[in-house]
Amino acid sequence: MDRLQDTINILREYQQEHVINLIERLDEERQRTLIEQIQGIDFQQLTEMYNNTKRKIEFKKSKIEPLKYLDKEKLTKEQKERFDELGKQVIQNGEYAVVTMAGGQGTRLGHTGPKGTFKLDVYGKGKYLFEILAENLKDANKKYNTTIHWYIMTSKDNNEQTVQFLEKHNYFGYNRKYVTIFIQSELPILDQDGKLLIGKDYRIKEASDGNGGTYSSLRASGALSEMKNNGIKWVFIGGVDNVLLKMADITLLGMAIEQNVQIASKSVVKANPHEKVGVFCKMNGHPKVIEYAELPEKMAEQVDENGELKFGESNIICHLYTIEAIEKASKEPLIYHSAFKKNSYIDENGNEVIPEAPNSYKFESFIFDAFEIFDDIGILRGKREEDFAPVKNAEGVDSPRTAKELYERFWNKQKEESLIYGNYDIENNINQPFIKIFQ
Ligand code: UD2
Repeated sequence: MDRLQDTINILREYQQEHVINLIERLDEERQRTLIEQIQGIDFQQLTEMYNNTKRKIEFKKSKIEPLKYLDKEKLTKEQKERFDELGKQVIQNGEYAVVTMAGGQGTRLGHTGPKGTFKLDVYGKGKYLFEILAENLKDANKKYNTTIHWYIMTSKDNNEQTVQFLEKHNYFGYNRKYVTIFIQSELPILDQDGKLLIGKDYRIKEASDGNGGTYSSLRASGALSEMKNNGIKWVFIGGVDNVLLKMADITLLGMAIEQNVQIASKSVVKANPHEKVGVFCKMNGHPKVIEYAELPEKMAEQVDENGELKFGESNIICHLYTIEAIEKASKEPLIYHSAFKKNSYIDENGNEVIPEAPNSYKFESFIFDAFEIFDDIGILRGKREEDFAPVKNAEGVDSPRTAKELYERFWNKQKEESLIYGNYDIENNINQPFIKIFQ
């Protein structure tokens, strides 16, 4: 009884009386589950996050300047070869691991199911996003004669479907021993008055805590200590929805080693001032990415003396870390951003309400907010047509259509650029390593 009373006291203290009414109506089993869940919520933190939703993100008092970068296209032959050699060594020595962040909801795409299970209709039979990522890593394994350990982060919401899907497709031929799936943590959703929402399962509604949750979830799941035990020195963290993602970019790796930075990221030139991408910058002397939803209009449109966007280096979720940087980031609390979204809930009469318009706050931390903990990060500017083809929206920009176009153009160009011996089967084996006649 005192656990029940203690829970009721907490709910009363944080003005969540509607949940008390619910608890008193539930059967023993459901009551216990709900009390368990409530005991695990940090209401102090939740109150702070709710209060922050009322505060506007201000950069006025901050000194913001562009962040230096190296343009891959402008590297000298010696530089490129030096970086590639350094990067190749790390991967061949088995000191490299890759994390795919696949816990997002992918609501904008309108695809039911985890985003990695979306099939892009490329080359006739099509390829799933997870399949494209698996092929990218298998290519690297072949090239560098190793097997890179692939960590996949899911959310509580999509974990089961993700595991079933990958098992069903036999991990697209990726060696199962080198795949670890781990689940990120969640945070409660709050309505506009700061009240918890109750879900159809009579539990408090929660959602994944943003891709910034990767660091703490790598630690909590034991993946971080496994990486350390396996002698991993560098960890690449990428998204699930960029069909041109290079998860083993030896040039990026070599640049980071030569620049002696703890973190390096890839950028592409921003397509236009309002493209939905974060932009790299230096804020009060520290590296930072300002997300598109928080970028002040003036700053988005600022141009430099050559008429280029002053903040035009876009984040494409290609982040490379030393294992020490991951360790450090996993111990630092990141700020929480809020997004006002539509979330269904059960009302006090037990009826499900499906809102027409956004009605509640989801709280997310962003993976790049950890950059501020470091004095510097390296940026390698890539090329959009080689490095960035996101699948975000059902139609228009960053849609399956634009991704298909970029994907096929990239791989057709690869094919033209090298002479192929043997019967090359573009339908089923696009990533078959090309036998380059001319380096
Ligand atoms: C992301 C970047 C944005 C830009 C854009 C380009 C962040 C915070 N923003 O914006 O700067 O690079 O992509 O496409 O990275 N994810 C999780 N768990 C979560 C939330 C997201 O794993 O709780 C994953 C998600 O599966 C995806 C990646 O993080 O792989 C990006 O998430 P998103 O699609 O919600 O981010 P977006 O497109 O708003």
